[in-house]
Amino acid sequence: MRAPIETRFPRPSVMGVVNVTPDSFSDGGVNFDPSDAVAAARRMLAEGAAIVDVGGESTRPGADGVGADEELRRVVPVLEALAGDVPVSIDTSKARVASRALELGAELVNDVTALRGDGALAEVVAESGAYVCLMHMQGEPRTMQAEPRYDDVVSEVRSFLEERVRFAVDAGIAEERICLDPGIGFGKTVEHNFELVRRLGELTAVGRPVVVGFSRKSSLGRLLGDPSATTGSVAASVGAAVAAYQRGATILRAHDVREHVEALTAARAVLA
Ligand code: 9MG
Repeated sequence: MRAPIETRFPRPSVMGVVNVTPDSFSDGGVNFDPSDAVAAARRMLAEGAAIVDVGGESTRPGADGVGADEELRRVVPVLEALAGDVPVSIDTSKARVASRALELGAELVNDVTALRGDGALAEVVAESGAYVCLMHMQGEPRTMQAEPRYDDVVSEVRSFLEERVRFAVDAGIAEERICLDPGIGFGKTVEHNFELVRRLGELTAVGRPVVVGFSRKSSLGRLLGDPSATTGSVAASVGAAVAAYQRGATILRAHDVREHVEALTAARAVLA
């Protein structure tokens, strides 16, 4: 029986990003070789990550999906090498991939579709007792940045997340194992992303821990003056993570774990 997610991941916890993909914008290809991915995951743990998020399918804007066989081919060697040593989250929307990852010791399923992508995933999560992250996305990765539109981004994201919590609980997933994520950069403009963090209290009010992933995202590069940026700097990422923590985020998803852990440790001490 797992502890409630807020006990397992106290505020602030850092989730390290390990993309086993050839084509992510932020770290495209650096961990595509399984031995590089394993080394990166171990380094992140040593630097203070509470968990590492291993993914075999890019969700960057414009990305095409990959099939379950290819996703498994990418992540399974990494999960096998980390099993038992490093706490792992599996970044997938596919039931088959999640199921294999959970057999290999993953404890959290990070689903950017919030259980809308694969009708079998909710049951896999419910039966395993794993933690799950339900993320908001408008559209799908291939087209989501074309023209994101909201009347009020925060209330629409909040309503969506409330509905997905009800769906997950109805599917047998214990509410205490669910965390939520506004989906920074997933069908949102620069201003939508900043407004979501500015008004994060309206999302924490749903009653579940909130994950924020601003790390290296293009909104940060655009904020700093490059209108066609596809990534953001480490310093800007850390600044956004600290702001998100201050507004109530529990888990910060980040590529540069040491810098995030140091900054969040200082922020926590100052704000305590
Ligand atoms: C897979 N992935 C990429 N960005 C993400 C984010 O901001 N949150 C979560 N939960 N997953 C993400």
